[in-house]
Amino acid sequence: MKITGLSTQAVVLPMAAPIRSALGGISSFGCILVRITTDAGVTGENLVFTLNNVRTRVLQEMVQSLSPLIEGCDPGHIGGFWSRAWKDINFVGHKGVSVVGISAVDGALWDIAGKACGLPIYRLLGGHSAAVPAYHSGGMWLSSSIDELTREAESFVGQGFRAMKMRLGSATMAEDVARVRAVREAIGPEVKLMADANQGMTVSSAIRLGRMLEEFHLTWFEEPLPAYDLEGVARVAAALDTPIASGETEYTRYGFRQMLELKSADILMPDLQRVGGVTEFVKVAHMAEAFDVPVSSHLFSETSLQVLGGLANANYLEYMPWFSALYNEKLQFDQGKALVPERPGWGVTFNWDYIKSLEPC
Ligand code: SMN
Ligand code: MG
Repeated sequence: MKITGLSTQAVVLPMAAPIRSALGGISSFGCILVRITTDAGVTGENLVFTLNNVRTRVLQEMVQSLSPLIEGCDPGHIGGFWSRAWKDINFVGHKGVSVVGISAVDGALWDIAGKACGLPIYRLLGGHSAAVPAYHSGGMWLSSSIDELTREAESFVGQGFRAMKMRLGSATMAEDVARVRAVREAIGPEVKLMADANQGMTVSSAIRLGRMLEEFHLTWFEEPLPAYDLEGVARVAAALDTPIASGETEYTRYGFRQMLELKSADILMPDLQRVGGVTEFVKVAHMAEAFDVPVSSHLFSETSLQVLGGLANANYLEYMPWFSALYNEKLQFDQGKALVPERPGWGVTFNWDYIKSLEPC
């Protein structure tokens, strides 16, 4: 089988209502939909995106620039593409947009690999679990009032979720504590609760807030510090009983190796578009397994599920419904777990009719 082409489509995905985290507001997404075609009629699909449709064209250009590295090649030689691409991006850098471009192509190639042999990706990776615990992440933003927070939390429990995530970064620590207390009281002691500071704190403020939150038994305290401060977050992790989760803003096995060596986090959460696609996510997860560190996913629920299903140290799938409308197939849940599709490749396919209705970027 040979690759015959790579095409991209840039569209704007609107949000029903704007939201706010410590990183700022979000009101739309600029999505790059990637398609790789082959001479066998098998097509691979994948998605990368930007927040608020800013620099979407930069991402598109990055993905397109990798096309000469795969055209005419065997789509099953994903590792070969990776090595060529790693060398090719040297001058622009081994972090950031260049890695997002590689991730976009890598994921589409894995989709082809699965479809070509009729297997879901999680089985190609060795197959560990057909169901992965999921937490609801599509709410409880800083833009929600305390009343809205508790209503959202109750509705997630009503939908069958046994875990959920809220955001930290209110004007005062007392307010953050009051918000966590309100949610914990609303959901009771059994439902798992995570909290995400989105890089908004310092070592000392994170340790102080973390200590104030210990009584609420958070499953994790996420990204307390700016993503580049791997030593700082290690100090926070050492000071608190609550596990620290981090890594959504880290790149490749090299970044995560440093996190593991420094003990920056108790739980790693690679993001499929930043870590370097399926290939690199798996390398990071296996490396973490050797440190007895679990991995969770970040965004990209539909596709990350296939990766987590193939891993022994998968912790939680982040269920974020932002991109669900782009797919024909919907995620299925049972008793708080996401069921890994047995369909080939990602097990989800783009809904091109819906995508046609979106504004082009
Ligand atoms: C998040 C991700 C993307 C945009 C805003 C917030 C958040 C998460 O860090 O983990 O879901
Ligand atoms: Mg986060």
